[in-house]
This record gives sequence, C-alpha cells and structure tokens, in this order.
Amino acid sequence: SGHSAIYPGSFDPLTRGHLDVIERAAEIFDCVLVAVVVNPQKREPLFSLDEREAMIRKSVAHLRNVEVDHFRGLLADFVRARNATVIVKGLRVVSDFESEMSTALMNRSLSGVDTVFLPSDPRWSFVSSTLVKEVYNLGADVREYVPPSVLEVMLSKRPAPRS
Ligand code: COD
Repeated sequence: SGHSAIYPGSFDPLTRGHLDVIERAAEIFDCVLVAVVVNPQKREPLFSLDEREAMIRKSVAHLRNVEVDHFRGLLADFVRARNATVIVKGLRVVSDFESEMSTALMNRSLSGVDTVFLPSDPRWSFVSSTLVKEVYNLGADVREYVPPSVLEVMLSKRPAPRS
C-alpha cells in the first residue's frame, strides 16, 4: 500500500486485542511501528518501558514487517520524525470513538498524518490492559486475554493466588 504505519499506545501490558490490531495492520500496510508511550498520561505504568517493549517484541517476532520503539512527548512529533504516513488505532466500543475522534483530528492538525481505525475483533472487544490487570490482581486466570510472553512476566511479578 506504500504506507508506513504507527500504532501508538501504553501497552501496559499488551493484550490479545492489541496483538490482533498489529497483525491486521501488518497485512494492510508495508510496515507497522508499534510505539510505546514512555509516560502514559493516565497513571504510573505497572510494567516498565523495557518490560513493555520486550513483551511486545516477543509477541510480534512472527511478523516480519513490524518494529517496536518508544516515544516521549507528542505523538505528532514522533510520527513526523519517523516519516510515518498513517496512525493506526483500534476501536472497541462507542466510548473509544468519542475520545479517538478528537485525538485523530488533533494529530492530523499537528502532523498532517491521518488516523485509520480498525474495528476490534468481537472476541477482544471487552479486553483492556486495565481490566486484565484488575482481574489478574483479584486472582483470575488471564491467559485467554494476553500473549504468552505477557502472561510469563505477569506470573513472575506476582504469583497467582489460585492455580
Ligand atoms: N481491541 C482492539 N483495539 C484495542 C483493544 C482491543 N481489545 N484494546 C486497546 N485497543 C486499542 C486502543 O483503542 C488504542 O487504539 C490502542 O489499542 C492502544 O491502547 P492503550 O490503552 O495501550 O493505549 P492508550 O489509549 O493509553 O494510548 C494513548 C496514546 C499513547 C496513543 C496517547 O496517550 C498519546 O498519543 N500520547 C502522546 C501524547 C500526545 O501526543 N498527546 C496528544 C494526542 S492528540
């Protein structure tokens, strides 16, 4: 397609929903750069930048046109610095649309680069990093929702209370 895409996020941690978006974007675009934001505005991340990047690298090892990097500050600056031609975002529910619409327009205004939305696979439309962390901390088995390399790190951080 001649397009170099950036898929930005906190990825704290990467979920199967994120991975599905990456795999589908890799089919559409020439290359996909997964861009981990260094300090998510939301709150202190559970996983360090190195952990988040390493978990993503392992999970995308099978995809030849996918790279992983991180950025600080404005996404629009990083998009221009890397000569990306499109930003990719996943859309799960209507509330995602509400925030992503203004974000996409601001990013286009700042960088001239448009955002393409991929609809979430319905299998993962309820999966978010936040919910995965919450149910895991309460003892749930989360292997269905995260790639194996993420599960491994989660288990090493805190032994699951129930097996
Ligand atoms: N299925 C499909 N898509 C999903 C799923 C799922 N189950 N879960 C999440 N996604 C999508 C999200 O919709 C999002 O598109 C992407 O995956 C990343 O999700 P998160 O939660 O890891 O990342 P966010 O939403 O916290 O990332 C926010 C950014 C890093 C993109 C944003 O904060 C940013 O651009 N920061 C840089 C500062 C900046 O430029 N701010 C101004 C923006 S106008």
